[in-house]
Amino acid sequence: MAEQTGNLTFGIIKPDAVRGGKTGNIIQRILDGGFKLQGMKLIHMTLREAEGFYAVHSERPFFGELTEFMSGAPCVVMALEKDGAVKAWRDLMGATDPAKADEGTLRKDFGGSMGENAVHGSDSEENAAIEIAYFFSQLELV
Ligand code: 3AN
Repeated sequence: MAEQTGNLTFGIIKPDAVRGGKTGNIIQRILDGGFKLQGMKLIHMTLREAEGFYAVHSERPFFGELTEFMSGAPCVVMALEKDGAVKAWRDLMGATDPAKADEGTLRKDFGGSMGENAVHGSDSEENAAIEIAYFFSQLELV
């Protein structure tokens, strides 16, 4: 596996996009964007697992809505590799609110609302390492 954490980030294709049949399109856009897949799997989180993943947001008013949405249907979790991966993936995702996301971003093209916005991405290298370890074992990272 890649040794430099600066080249890695963590992403999720969220339940709205999986349910909407957008998984293949989003993976293609990720590969076209120059990312390599280090890890990828389809999972269905329990509410507890979603609450653990989003623990930093536990005081936010939308925490219940967010964790119920994320545990309500399958999603695809990914470890993504590219130089400057955290920023590159956030740039490809676009703004949290799809209505404010730039043209050509995944949230602009596939997101529906602030909560159901198609994709997640780590906000720092430190959190990328934590989030990858939350979902993947070493054996699952190539
Ligand atoms: P980002 O995912 O762009 O880093 P954050 O960190 O502000 O955005 O939000 C964390 C998660 O909470 C996101 N997955 C987003 O979909 C969700 N979220 C943010 N604001 C709202 C809101 N007002 N209502 C519902 N969900 C929200």
